[in-house]
Amino acid sequence: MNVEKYLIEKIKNEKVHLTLIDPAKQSPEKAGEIAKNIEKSGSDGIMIGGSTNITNELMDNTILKIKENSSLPVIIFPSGVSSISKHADAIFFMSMLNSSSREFLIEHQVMASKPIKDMKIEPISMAYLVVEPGMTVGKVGRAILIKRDDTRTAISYALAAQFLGFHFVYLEAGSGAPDPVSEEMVKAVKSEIDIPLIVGGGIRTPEKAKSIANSGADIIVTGTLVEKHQNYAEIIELIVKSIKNIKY
Ligand code: 1GP
Repeated sequence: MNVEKYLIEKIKNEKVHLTLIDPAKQSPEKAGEIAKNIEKSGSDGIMIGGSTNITNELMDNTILKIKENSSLPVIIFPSGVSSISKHADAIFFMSMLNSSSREFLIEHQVMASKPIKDMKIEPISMAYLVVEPGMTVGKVGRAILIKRDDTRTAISYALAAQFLGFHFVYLEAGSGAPDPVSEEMVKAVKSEIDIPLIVGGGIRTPEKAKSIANSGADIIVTGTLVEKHQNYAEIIELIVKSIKNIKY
């Protein structure tokens, strides 16, 4: 399966939901169960990754269990070379454009490119922009956070990403953020760029998912939900329904 094509074809007709599973937050078996349940809920794909305590072995074991339990595409959401696994379908080959560190701008990518090619994992080019509060990923990635109300800077980064040839832009408030990126920022960025927009961090309700998708996000990512709520499958089903109902 070509995962980028799958996403691009889907977003021509509908909003897309991706579920982020952090392999450090549960056993591989539990991750497999989550994958099975969220596929039934209508989620379109699985992102796998986390900011801390990630090892290649943990990634391998978790992805294998996910693959046993679901037919959804699995995209690595990397924090470094330790996130690479040959069992994934694709990897967001990403640069945190507002990092103050070369490490997150280009060094991890240089270390990872040859192994990714050799393992035949599909790279999907993505520019990663971290907005306040940024949470753990903002700290770990030494981000110069984009201020919540600074739409001009967000637009400038997103356009720079497009001009540099990135295929996707991800506006990230940070996993577990009290509030997601504002609808105003999503709207402003979407109105200026021609590449697909991914939004995640702090999205926990169908209402919020819908208003962010309505503001122009092509792909909505939720993560923490599956860790924090017993009835996550129901909530994800409602989120998926709410964003798929949006008319183009
Ligand atoms: C993190 O945007 C994702 O990179 C998901 O965030 O865990 O807050 O849903 P949440």
